[in-house]
Amino acid sequence: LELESALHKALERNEIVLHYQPKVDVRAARMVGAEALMRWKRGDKLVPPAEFIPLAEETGLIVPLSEWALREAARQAKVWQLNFGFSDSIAVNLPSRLFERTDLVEHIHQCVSAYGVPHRAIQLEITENNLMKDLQNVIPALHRLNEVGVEISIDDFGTGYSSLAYLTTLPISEVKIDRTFVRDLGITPQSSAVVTAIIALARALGLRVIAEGVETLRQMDVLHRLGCSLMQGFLFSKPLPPEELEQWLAQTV
Ligand code: G
Ligand code: G
Ligand code: NA
Ligand code: MN
Repeated sequence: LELESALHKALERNEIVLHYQPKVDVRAARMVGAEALMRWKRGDKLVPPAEFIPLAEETGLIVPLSEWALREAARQAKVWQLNFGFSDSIAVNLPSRLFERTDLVEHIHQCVSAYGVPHRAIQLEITENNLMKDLQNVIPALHRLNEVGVEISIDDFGTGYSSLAYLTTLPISEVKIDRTFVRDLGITPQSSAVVTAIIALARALGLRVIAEGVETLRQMDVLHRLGCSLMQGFLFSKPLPPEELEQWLAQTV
């Protein structure tokens, strides 16, 4: 309860910040975007999202937090555009709760308009399970987002229970291979079988595929050999505060 009321005040006290993890194209040897990940600065401690996102979801605080994250990502995209010529997307994680809101598209429109960045500056990540949990609300929102140019990425792909029939009809741009499969690449034959299948599925459906949780050169090599050149993970960079992402941004101009 103490944590809950502190989290309530965290937003207005500017204690919530976004860190950014590069998405890398290893073939082109460049950053192709970044994922925004929330952090809570409490005093000199950095509270990890695992400790407050579940609470935020229970209490509904995830809605204002996510709305803030969308606005902050748009602001950051503008700053990087001005300073580094950044023209890629920043991916924001959204729980399905946000897709229930009929004004999600309007909110995103306001965020990008306020800072004068194109809609494609914001990309949305939704987990496979969240996507499928609430298709009735999610599908119309996905179509409206797609129409204005906001790309959707399916997070933690392969761990959920998505219907392939739905996948072919949803306006999705990218699937993220879940880190549990990446972790076991080169260790268990099952993992490379699953990764091979996801890559083939993505290719057949015209979707980009990116692997998350890449920690070793071996995993990178296997992924590259299997035809996946977009990657994210500690091998390249952990999530960084914005000023530390600038070493990556400087390379992309
Ligand atoms: O950043 P990583 O450290 O530790 O994040 C842990 C978990 O918290 C991940 O499942 C991640 O998707 C989630 N998370 C991080 N930032 C956000 C956010 O801004 N919104 C939501 N909904 N989840 C987030
Ligand atoms: O899929 P999700 O949005 O939950 O992913 C974000 C989480 O993944 C964050 O907690 C981030 O710190 C973590 N993460 C990013 N790269 C790696 C990695 O290479 N290995 C592991 N174990 N976690 C990672
Ligand atoms: Na994510
Ligand atoms: Mn994920």
